[in-house]
Amino acid sequence: MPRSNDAAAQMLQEFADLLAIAGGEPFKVRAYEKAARAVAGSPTDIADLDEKGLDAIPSVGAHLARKILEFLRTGSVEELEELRAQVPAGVRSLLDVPGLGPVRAHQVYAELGITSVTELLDALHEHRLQHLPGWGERSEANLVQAVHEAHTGGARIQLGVALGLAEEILAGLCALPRVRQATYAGSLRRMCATVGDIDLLVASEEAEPVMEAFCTMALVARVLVRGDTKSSILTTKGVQVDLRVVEPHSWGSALLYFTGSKAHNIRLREMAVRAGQKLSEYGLFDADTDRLIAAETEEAVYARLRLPWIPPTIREDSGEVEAALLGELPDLVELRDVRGDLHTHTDLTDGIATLEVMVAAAKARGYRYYAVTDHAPLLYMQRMTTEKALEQRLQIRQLEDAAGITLLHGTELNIQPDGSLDWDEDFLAGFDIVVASVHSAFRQSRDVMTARILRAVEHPCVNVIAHPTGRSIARRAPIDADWDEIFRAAARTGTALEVNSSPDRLDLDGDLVRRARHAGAFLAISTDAHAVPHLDNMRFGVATAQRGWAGSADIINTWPLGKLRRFLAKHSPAPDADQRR
Ligand code: DGT
Ligand code: CA
Ligand code: CA
Ligand code: ZN
Repeated sequence: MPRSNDAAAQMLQEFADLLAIAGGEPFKVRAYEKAARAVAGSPTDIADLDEKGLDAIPSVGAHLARKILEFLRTGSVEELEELRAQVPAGVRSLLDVPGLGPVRAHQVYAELGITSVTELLDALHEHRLQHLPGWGERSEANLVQAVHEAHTGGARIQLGVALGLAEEILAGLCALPRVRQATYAGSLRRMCATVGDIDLLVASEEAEPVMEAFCTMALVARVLVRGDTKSSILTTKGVQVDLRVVEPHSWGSALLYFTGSKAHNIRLREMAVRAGQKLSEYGLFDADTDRLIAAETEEAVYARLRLPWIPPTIREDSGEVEAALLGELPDLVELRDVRGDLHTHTDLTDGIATLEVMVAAAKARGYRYYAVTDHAPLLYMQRMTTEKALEQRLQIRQLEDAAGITLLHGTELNIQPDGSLDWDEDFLAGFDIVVASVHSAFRQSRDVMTARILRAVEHPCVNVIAHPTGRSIARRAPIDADWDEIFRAAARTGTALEVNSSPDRLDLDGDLVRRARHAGAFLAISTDAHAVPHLDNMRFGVATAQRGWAGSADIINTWPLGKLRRFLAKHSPAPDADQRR
């Protein structure tokens, strides 16, 4: 994303926050928030735009276009400066406290003079909030509960959020003198869909300066533990981050230990004990003599346990140790194996970017092929029509030669409550790829839901079932269906199951990926991108497929184009089982 877009989006978001705290109209606050998202997601560098060009960005009207222009020309916005003068800087961070809306953020500031998260936590601790007008013991307790849950894993953190935060902190730590290595460990390194807290590991001969830098970062709301080699902090958003600093020579054993999972570690320790050894975060030792056997790298520790290195995404004690002992670890799919994205949107429906911009971004990522799968007519809000779809197909064909990438014209159908789909078979046959998904009636009974999805799987034109369980990690439980039956039908009919890479979905998840593979079904790892930056979510989808032990042979969008096209033709016999591995 261009930097001026980032800066302008940040400006608009600050505007929204300050307006909210200052008691501005909710619709106005929302308008600024929407504009912030639109500018952040806009693939055009807004530095090059005039007022008309800015106005043309969805969700940015003439009024906000002028504000952005003022910001781009002068580096500030007068009205925003006035708001800033009204609201102290720390008060804005109160909006990040879960359970405290803008109205109450304004109240605790105006009534109690609270201007930071730390002061708020102190006031909670001293029970000073319950005496405010409109509060009481109950609302104070609710806030304590909300803060506590956010801070203790009651609410787990989305993988994408956690990784972004970890990378930001690590960039700061890596810049310190005498830091040899720095990385994230724990459930984040194993790429679990959500993480309870973030575990960071640094190798350095000198821990103190690292601890000092860590505990004084701008995003720290509270230091929970400050030790010589271990510290824990809470960020202003309520995320706990643990940091250990280890001696460089025990980097491998420490990384192995703090990556976990705990169950995987226990298996390794048992193996060590049986071989007359001891395994800890400090190294692998001879149990009798305490002589150090290995510690410097993970590979060395695994090797002395007579094991090959096991990828972090499968360290869950779900058969990986047994497989490693037999020399049968899966050859996991890697990001570099992915040759194209098979589920993406443009601004013809609810995407933000144009077809040209999305295609150029796909090409820039080195993809060989790229499918455009805008929504179909039955998702009424998107206003898709047969004419628009055909026009897009024409556009794609014209774009293709110059684009230097194979473009697949597709669509994302809506699996209706009875399993029927948008458009008839004749029309659907005209698409290069057809993705189908459930967008409504999520609460049907298991039998009805299973029959509904089976009908889509068995449709001769449907190639991929997208985000199959419909789960939203923060907001919606997965639908209930007989997945094994669906996977068997998918294998039989040559229909792939999607691993949706959006960190809000990660759907199928690792466990279901594994079951799908056992049933003989193929998978597609797709981003469902609605904007250019979403294309980079592919790495989360790949990690999720890895958690399901998938190799590139299982993933149709790692295949060469010819093989992919044969699969998409669906009527031809499915690829041989022994072609897979
Ligand atoms: P989370 O944070 O709940 O998403 O999950 P993890 O796996 O990141 O767990 P966490 O943060 O409690 O600990 C990080 C790693 O440290 C964990 O994966 C394995 C290791 N570890 C922590 N406690 C123990 C323990 O009691 N025994 C062993 N063997 N390893 C532990
Ligand atoms: Ca953790
Ligand atoms: Ca931890
Ligand atoms: Zn989609």
